[in-house]
Amino acid sequence: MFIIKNKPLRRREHQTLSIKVLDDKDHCRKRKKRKKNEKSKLCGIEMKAKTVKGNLSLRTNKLGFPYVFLICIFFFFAGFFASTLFSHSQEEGHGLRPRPRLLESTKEGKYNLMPSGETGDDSTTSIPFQVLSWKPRALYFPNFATAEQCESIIDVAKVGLKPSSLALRKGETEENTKGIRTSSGMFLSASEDKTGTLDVIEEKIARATMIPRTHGEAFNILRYEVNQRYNSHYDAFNPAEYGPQKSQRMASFLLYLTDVQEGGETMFPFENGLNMDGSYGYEDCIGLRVKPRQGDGLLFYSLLPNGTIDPTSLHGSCPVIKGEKWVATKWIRDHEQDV
Ligand SMILES: O=C(O)CCC(=O)C(=O)O
Repeated sequence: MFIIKNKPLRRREHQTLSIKVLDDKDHCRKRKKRKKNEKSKLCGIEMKAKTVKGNLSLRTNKLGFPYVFLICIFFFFAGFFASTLFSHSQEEGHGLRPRPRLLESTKEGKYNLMPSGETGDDSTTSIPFQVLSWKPRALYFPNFATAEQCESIIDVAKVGLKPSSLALRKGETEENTKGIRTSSGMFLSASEDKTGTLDVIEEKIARATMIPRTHGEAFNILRYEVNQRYNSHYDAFNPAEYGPQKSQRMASFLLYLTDVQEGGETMFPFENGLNMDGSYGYEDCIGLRVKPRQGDGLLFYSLLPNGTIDPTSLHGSCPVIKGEKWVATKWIRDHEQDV
């Protein structure tokens, strides 16, 4: 048992206690002065009693083991509490780990928008679409672009048209593939279109598909005149036919730049697994057919969710019978494109 003796206090005096942990040297140095300075050192703890004038509020003639025990308990719990607080604050992002951001409705405006994530934005975009088919996965976007935007794209492209070309399979030549694709066209990237129209359209396609713009090839602007066509084909390249591929075309977005009076539909002859018995001739305009309408968009996926080529994504352009067909195709890859 440890006892501290203090001189008795007069009325209207009170005593304050300050407590300090001492090392062994302190303990020895101060041992001699103990009586003079009313200091006591117990188990390395110095307790200094100061007498000040005032109400007699604390009388500590004896400070025994229970007091020391209680003080130790107090410090133990204080330390425990502080360390718990510290570890919680680290978990909540004040330390090493990032704090998850709380997304909750601000209840403002028509749609009660959320504050966006770092790469999102604080507005809604209304892009109506219709599911045309699940086999292949095809969506239709009415009024995706304005008539002015379509005219602007045609104006820029018409000065650079050349006969459309084909990616050749092993054993194919330009000569023996003549007639498969008879349109003319040109590649135009958004940055090359100084009017800024393709930039706006490309951004909108990225929002509609949630596939970053960096995955898109340059637009292929095509013009079909009467009798011109594109026989059915896949946009994805089967490595067995085309050799190893660095990346794959996973989806295609077609923006129709004109109406077509007659013919010129985009066709999916294998829609829903039909006509796949080997009898299909690649010129035949059958299956699901989409009639071009100026400003409307058509999105279809060439790859299935498991990354293999969707056999029902075979598609082509029926020959134009009357009028002229203009379309801007954006092929979207499964990897970023080299800039
Ligand atoms: O012109 C069309 O409707 C289809 C175009 C097409 O198949 C393509 O560009 O891959």
